[in-house]
Amino acid sequence: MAVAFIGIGTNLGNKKQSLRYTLARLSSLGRNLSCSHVYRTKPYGELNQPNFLNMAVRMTTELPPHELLTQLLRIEEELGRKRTVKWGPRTIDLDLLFYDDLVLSTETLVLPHPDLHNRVFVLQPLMDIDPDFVHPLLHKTIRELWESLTQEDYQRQEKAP
Ligand code: PH2
Ligand code: MG
Ligand code: MG
Repeated sequence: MAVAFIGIGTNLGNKKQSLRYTLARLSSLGRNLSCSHVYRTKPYGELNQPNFLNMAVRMTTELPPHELLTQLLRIEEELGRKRTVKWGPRTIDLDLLFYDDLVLSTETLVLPHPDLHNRVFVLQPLMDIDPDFVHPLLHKTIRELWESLTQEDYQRQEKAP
């Protein structure tokens, strides 16, 4: 059994409905789900797109990492995700952030997610779930990474009502 952390983002269509659907589907892929709050966040990277809802989930799973990734992509497809521009708008984006303390880099999967330490929309939800989890490459806790963010980063998000 492994512990997986999944980052979830949506900025197209009925965002709350997509989150609900995703959580229901994730609970069929693992157990002991813990969910962060939902945050409304300004776009990062490609700025010219709608605001996001972001959250994160921690769960235990029997699925090996590539199998879990395949299932996450399947959920994205079920929600009608079309991949057009890199970092562009999406009905749902499911990113495998950590899988235990596995470090790996293959064509389809890089663990931990290579940019997570720069992203307030990932670290803030992870703070809700497991602030003491240690990043297996950077050897810092989620709390330490979150504390390294700037004021400007924090202002890019708020708790969704
Ligand atoms: N995802 C991206 C690019 N930019 N910005 C926000 N706020 N939230 C996201 O989930 C997000 C993003 C690429 O995956
Ligand atoms: Mg992403
Ligand atoms: Mg993705």
